[in-house]
Amino acid sequence: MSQITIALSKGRIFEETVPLLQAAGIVPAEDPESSRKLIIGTNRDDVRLIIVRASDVPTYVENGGADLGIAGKDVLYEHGGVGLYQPLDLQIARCKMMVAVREGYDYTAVARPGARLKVATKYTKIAREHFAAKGMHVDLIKLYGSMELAPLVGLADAIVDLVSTGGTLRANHLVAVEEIMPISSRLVINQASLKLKRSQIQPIIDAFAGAVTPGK
Ligand code: PRT
Ligand code: MG
Repeated sequence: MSQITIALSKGRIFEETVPLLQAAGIVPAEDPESSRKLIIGTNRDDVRLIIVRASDVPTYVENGGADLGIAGKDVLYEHGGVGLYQPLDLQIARCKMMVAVREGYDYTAVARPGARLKVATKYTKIAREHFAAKGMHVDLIKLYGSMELAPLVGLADAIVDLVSTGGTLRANHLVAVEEIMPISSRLVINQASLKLKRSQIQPIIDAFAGAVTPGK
């Protein structure tokens, strides 16, 4: 039997993937939150996990560093998803991609065709397409984290970021003014792996599919 490698990120994706793995008869040998290992064995000799940054999952799977992976739609959209087979929405790590501004900022007054807006975000592709569809001109400021700070210090008029509880926006006196898209995580598979290791990969896909909680 060949080795199957699954790429996962720590934190919410790993936590919400454990029950799906369990449904496929896969139990991680260690908890990546406490272990510093980047390769984690499982109860199955033919299955191992690799722990990578969330935004690196598509790259590992696309290039064969992993056969399977789990990545947010935000990450897949920005990456382009080229060369990845995406059979399943796992309905985990759900949140929304939103436009947010400072409390009291009159977004409806500026959100019209021809208007110009300074937008800070990590998700430049999603933001560019969203505002282009509205006929707005945007000056995009690429950030790698803590987008919430940008409107508070005058770096941007608005941010495009993920929102789940809304707690981070509230704590920083920001309000969400527009939903761009709902986000959840998908199973992604290397296309060559699927062909070569189908007898091992298909049962994992089927077990995951059976364990998905729809629209949770
Ligand atoms: O953290 P790191 O820089 O390594 O990478 P990452 O942020 O891409 O990874 P991680 O593990 O934090 O997120 C992995 C995936 O989880 C993302 O790609 C999303 O698809 C999904 N997800 C679901 C979220 C959230 N919910 C979420 N709330 N990713 C990030 N957040 C952040 C958001 O950016 C904001 O800063 O949480 C903050 C808002 O949360 P609330 O609850 O205060 O609204
Ligand atoms: Mg994060």
